[in-house]
Amino acid sequence: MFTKLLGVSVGLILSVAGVAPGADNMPTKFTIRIENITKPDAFTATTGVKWSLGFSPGVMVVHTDKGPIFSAEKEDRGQGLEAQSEDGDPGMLAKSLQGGKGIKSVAVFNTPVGASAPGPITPGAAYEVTISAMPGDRLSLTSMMGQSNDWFYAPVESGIPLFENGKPISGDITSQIILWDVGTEVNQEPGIGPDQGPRQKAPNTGEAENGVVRNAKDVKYGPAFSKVSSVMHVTIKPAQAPGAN
Ligand SMILES: [Ca+2]
Ligand SMILES: [Ca+2]
Repeated sequence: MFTKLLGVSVGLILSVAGVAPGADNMPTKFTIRIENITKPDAFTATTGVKWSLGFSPGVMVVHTDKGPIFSAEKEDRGQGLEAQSEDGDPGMLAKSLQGGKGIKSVAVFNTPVGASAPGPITPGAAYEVTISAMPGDRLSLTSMMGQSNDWFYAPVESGIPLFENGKPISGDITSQIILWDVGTEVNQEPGIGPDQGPRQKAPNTGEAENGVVRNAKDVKYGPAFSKVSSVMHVTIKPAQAPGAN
């Protein structure tokens, strides 16, 4: 019996032609941490009102497709990114991505580390999400800039490659996160706009923009907020070895 099993495993090793058994066939687990590094009342509006910045629940997507969520300079696809960006609600987006072409997994993150209920990450708080991926896979994530009309944080539309030369990436990936305007609601001054997340009378309230997805550095009020590394810290950590923990 034992000999027979050995025979089977030898056969498997030969069939992958010199590749170490296990190492390249097992998914790697990664933990991604999104931290709000702002301070309470860090911002002052032109009216003198002080305000704090929060980031909303979002989705974490592992994919092979080069643009599963949006295309820069194109109209929003109407698959839930609007509700994510205007109301901080990732539910519809997650649902529409699930099972799509080139999508390997979709995870909603909505509960801050140490919290017992879903909510935004306020100054000092963080989300942590664990995903599994194989070489060739990419990572996309979305979260609303909570004091905007329709701004979301995400990497470029093709996502972040999770492996480089077959090795899992590790460390600070904040520089790959961009603040985008989804182009569905006209911008008001961040922190005080009456139709923005914390102040609007109901979800999906505000003047329609009929625009395209643009880097926020190119839109009204955007340049002052497009330096993501001054408000957010995003890190990724692979498990020590494939299959470990
Ligand atoms: Ca807008
Ligand atoms: Ca609104």
